[in-house]
Amino acid sequence: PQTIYLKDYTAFGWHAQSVALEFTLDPHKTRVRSRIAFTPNPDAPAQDFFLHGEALALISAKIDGQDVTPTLTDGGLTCAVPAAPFIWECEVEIDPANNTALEGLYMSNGMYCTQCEAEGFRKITYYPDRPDVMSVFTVTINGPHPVLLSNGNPVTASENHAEWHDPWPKPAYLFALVAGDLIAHEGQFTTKSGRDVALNLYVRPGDEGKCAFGMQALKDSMKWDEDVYGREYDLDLFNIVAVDDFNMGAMENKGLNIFNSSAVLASQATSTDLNFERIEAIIAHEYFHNWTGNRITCRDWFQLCLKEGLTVFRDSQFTSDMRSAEVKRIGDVIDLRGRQFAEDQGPLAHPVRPESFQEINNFYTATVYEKGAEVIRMLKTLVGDQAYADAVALYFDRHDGQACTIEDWLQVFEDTTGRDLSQFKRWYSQAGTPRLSVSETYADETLTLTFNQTTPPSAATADPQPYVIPVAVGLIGADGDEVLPTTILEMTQAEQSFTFSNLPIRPAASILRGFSAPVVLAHDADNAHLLAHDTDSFNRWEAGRTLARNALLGMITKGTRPDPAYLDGIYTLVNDTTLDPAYRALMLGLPSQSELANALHEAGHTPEPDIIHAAVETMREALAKKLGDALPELYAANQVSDSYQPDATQSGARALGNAALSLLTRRDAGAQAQAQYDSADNMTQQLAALANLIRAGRGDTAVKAFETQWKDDRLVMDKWFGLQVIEADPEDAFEVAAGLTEHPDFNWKNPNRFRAVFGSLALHHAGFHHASGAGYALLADWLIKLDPVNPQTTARMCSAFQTWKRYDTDRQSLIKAQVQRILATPNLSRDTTEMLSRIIS
Ligand code: HT7
Ligand code: ZN
Repeated sequence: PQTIYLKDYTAFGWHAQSVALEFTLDPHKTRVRSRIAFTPNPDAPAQDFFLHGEALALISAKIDGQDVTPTLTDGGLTCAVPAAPFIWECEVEIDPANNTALEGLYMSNGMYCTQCEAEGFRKITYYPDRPDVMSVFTVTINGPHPVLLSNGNPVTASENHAEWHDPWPKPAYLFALVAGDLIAHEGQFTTKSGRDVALNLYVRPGDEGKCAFGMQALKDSMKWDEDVYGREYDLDLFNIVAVDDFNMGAMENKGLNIFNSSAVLASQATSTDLNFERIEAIIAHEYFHNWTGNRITCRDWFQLCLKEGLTVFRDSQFTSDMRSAEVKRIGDVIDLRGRQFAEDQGPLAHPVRPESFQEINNFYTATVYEKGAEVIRMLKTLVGDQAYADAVALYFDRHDGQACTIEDWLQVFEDTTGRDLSQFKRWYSQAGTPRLSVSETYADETLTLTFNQTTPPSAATADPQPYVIPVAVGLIGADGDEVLPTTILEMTQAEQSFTFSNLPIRPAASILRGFSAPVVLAHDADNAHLLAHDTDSFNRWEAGRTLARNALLGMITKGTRPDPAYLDGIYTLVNDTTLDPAYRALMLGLPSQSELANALHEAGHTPEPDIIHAAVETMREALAKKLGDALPELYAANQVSDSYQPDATQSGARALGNAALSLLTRRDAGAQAQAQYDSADNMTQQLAALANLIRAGRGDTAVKAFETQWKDDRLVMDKWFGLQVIEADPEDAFEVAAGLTEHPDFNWKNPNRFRAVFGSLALHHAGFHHASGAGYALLADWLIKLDPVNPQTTARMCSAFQTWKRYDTDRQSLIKAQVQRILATPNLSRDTTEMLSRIIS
């Protein structure tokens, strides 16, 4: 396959002034007519006229009304064109019903829908399918469907016919079309300048009762973007459509967002509190793209973090404002460590702005999204809130309507602050997670902190250079008072010292407060003291996490007992009713088994998944024992009697109640879990109870009852499939997963269902890495089966193998053999080939 390089970027030789598309829908023979007004681009180098196109049957092509015969190539067509402005017209036929890859125009449960990011538009018609070609689209849809939607504002609509016009120039990846028998949940929003916007959430009949929350989240997002970023919505209409078959979470098409139904449909009975929170965040994320992504888009796909990092950062700010900022930050860091650090420390490591790719779909990664957001967070920390606001306002003013680069983004910060950001830019160009170590000396009432940064070399970055690292530091006195409030130290060198004087008594240093930079910190801190007293809520939680991690590593490598200092500290905190229940629930969490495996590997040990699993079980047992008599009270005090709301307060109480339940189950053999299962009036309670019953070995009846109750609800059944794998004993996990693939409702072509089983298997550390290799073989079998049907989802699932070098030589050989077996499959997709070749390299 061909490798594309950032350094080879050249502008397209023509501007597309306007685009008119006409669709005549048919499951197997949809006709697409296009009429595009091209004018030469005087700023582009001389080039052949090339339009992308894939899986298209060309019916006819004309230039200025005259038939032409283009030369068809692998990925498109070339054609001789006039040196002046001209009109390109063409007609193609496509087959949406057989489009199982879910890119381009496809069908899901009888409805037509599109997914064009990143390069799906070329499966709809011949077009310069690149983000820097922006044009104004008019779309006509003919088809026997009650609902016919496209981007922008409606022009006309009659039976079987609709016309849409989008006045805002956009790249083809933001094009969307939906047609089907859908029901609209309606809403309305008045913008800050007084314009009325009609809002619709379109769903399949039967899903009407799951729309209210998503609609409110949309209104909250629109208001927040006005209040915090001054961004107003710019069309008369904003439509969201829920689709069952979707490769990712959602897509920000201009004025017509398309959502995986799991990312928008919600109800008390069918969705957990975490589902509600995720839905609110995704709706916000897609809405915020209207400015950061749509009005200002990316020049090329290497700049993906320009829109994704910024939009993830914006949606995290939104969630912090809507819910609890401390809980959101801790959740984000858990997620970053679990997904992004694993990526950045393995063979798939790449810079936030990659420099080459074979298949761009493989670069919608935790590094581009989540590390990209962390980079913006650091920038804001370094320049301060006001300068950040000024720079972003300048970005919107200067670049509205343009396709931009990271250089454009950093330039507005340089212009606003006068700072030189050339060293900071390394966060965009270098791969790998920096290791930040700190040592302390104390003499003459002066504390000196000496920091050292190193980043391990990787295939993507052979010789990493020092970063600018904002290190947020505070000092805590012996009696728990704050001696120094949070102060930002700006580290720019490989080694650097900072001194703090006038400290008659040596304080405890609280370093990297709020997780001020995405680094691995090594600090021999007084974690028990910080757990009791740190005034920074993130670092207080982090102190507990570090104590837990160190205790578990000691148990695994030296056979030590669970650390009493950790257990005592957690006991005090969890019973401190002045603290937010959601925060206390997080305190009861342990590092994931995969995170422990990584920590062991980093420390020079070979992780053994069953020993890690056993240590975590022992620690949970010790926590249950320590909290012992307090558990019934902790459980009872966190039962919500008010009518159900998925807000931060109620979800926090349920999170703590359910954390108590999982420890209580170890003491009462599942009696309380059964009672909760029998009385639950919401999915958060029902699912947590079911998980505990399975763990207690008495889940059979409830598992059957749950299936009977929910067999007609696709999204709840995804939970049913996933939970059985997640909660399986490590010895049985792959058999449970294999058994579920025999279930009549295991519709493996549906990405949500496939991920429910195999995403859960990959997350089950001790089950997936079972010494027999059966987990690896099962996943490989199914990836081979899925690849010809849906390469994008197959390739994403390959990341389950990315950590293979951590393990013993037997497991390494087993994984390698499976990866090579997949790679040897004839006609393997470019997506999967690239992922596995990088993993195995
Ligand atoms: N910008 C979107 C990314 C995306 C996508 C979404 C759905 C299916 C396939 C996709 N490929 C890329 C989603 C987002 O980040 O908001
Ligand atoms: Zn996005």
